[in-house]
Amino acid sequence: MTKRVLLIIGLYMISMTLLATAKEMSWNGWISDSKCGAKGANAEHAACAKKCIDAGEKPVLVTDKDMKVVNIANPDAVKGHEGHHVQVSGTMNSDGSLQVTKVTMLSQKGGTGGAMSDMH
Ligand SMILES: [Cu+2]
Repeated sequence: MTKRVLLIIGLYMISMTLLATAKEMSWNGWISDSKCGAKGANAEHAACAKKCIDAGEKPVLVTDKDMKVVNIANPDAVKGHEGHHVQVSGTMNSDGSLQVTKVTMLSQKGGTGGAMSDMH
């Protein structure tokens, strides 16, 4: 009986931990590609990113905070945003890739703050 209770408590704690890691977060950064990586964190790279992705490279997010290159688990979610400065919402998978749920356009000038650009 006691064992069973402990097992249930154990399972409960594991599921809580899993829920905690699947928490939705958001990151600001540039959509680049897996070949160009952090070098593609600017608006000038848009055409190159499209070309690289058409050639079979994967789209990635380069974060503003630390220029980290993050793989995207569902590339379709960022399609059309190559070379765009965006805020991406989603969850981090256990393999370190990002499951994107939402993409919001940010100022295409980069840096922090700034008004939303009407350039698209
Ligand atoms: Cu490229």
